[in-house]
Amino acid sequence: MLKSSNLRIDLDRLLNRIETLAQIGAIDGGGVCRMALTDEDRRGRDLVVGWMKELHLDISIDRIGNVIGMRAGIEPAAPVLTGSHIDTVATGGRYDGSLGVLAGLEVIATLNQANLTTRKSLAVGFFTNEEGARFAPDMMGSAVHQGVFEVEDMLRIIGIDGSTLGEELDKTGYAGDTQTGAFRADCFIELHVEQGPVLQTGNYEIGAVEGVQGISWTEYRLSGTSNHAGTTPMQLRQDAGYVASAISVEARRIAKSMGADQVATVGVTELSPNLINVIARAALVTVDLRNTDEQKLQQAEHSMADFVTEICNSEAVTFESRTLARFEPVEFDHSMVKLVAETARSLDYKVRKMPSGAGHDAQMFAPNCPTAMIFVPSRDGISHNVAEYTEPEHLRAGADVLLQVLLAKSREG
Ligand code: HGY
Ligand code: MN
Ligand code: MN
Repeated sequence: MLKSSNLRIDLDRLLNRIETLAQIGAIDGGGVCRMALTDEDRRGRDLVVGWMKELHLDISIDRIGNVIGMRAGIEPAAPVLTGSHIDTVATGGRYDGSLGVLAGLEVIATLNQANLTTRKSLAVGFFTNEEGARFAPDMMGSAVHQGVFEVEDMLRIIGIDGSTLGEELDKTGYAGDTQTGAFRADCFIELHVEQGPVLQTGNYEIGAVEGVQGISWTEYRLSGTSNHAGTTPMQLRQDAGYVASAISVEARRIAKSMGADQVATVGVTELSPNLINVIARAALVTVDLRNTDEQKLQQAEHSMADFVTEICNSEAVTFESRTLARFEPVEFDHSMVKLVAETARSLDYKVRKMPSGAGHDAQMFAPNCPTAMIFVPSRDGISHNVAEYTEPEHLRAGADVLLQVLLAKSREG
């Protein structure tokens, strides 16, 4: 029998699954739209659960729709867990999230083929609503899975389309009965595309991810007064549209003035009535602030909040703000990060340690069990874009590193 250290994944089988899943919610340009708990998400779930059954995994579905496929080990200890998400943003790529789930299934298929039983159980999961683009906050399913949020609170969340999360979950048929918040993994390891330019720029094949930066999402609802674009003197305007634009400019100024890891994004600006010759009565603006340093992230948040108060006062516009997501920076387990780096080197891959700019399900596991992530390069650093792409050889690299890390962790102890 092949020594487990010489086991390798079957790249064609992995590519085939990535391609097949990408057909569900496929959009022009090779991308995918499978927003959380839509019918596309349901169809993607059905496909992946079907593959889990083919691989003889024991499947459990919890009350917020997280799905875990378990492969029994010799010992009934807590499982070594891998996985990610299969929901996407509306203009998503085919690798964001899906790679981590499908590479996990590829590891299982490889072990089944080798007839290899691990000491500890192995499990592969996909978590509900990682993106948070339809229902904020993001990483919702894994946060509920690990007890960060109460499932009842999340089931009541209203989406950007006015739908209620619990109702949409029911419609998918994935409102399971497994209780949430109690699952403890032996460890958690997630493979994910980098979604940034660092690995490609340095010609690295693998990223050993040391942690995830802090995330702050705020929604501002601005109220002014509609009036005629031609007849209303500038000093008499209560222009919600102007304030919305000013917030966007200020977000950029804050990030530039702070420099280093600070980033700021105004991804949503909706004006009402949104007509060429009407001063905007109302505006909806979202601000996404991130930093690897918690104090600096708070500094950015305070600057933004102070600015909004000041400009609304000076423009006689009122506002309501709501925090949609707030996660502090997370550090991964040093020994796990070291294992990822050493495993990559043992397979002759060029690896570097690095932080994650994007949020991930792994960050919800980090407080509860040894956790780390494996990154593979994103071509030109593109993601949350239909042009998202990762070379097959890099997919192979990531999946083989995942295989060997899971083997190492499941025979330990
Ligand atoms: O927003 C994020 O970082 C992740 O894609 N949910
Ligand atoms: Mn992702
Ligand atoms: Mn994403």
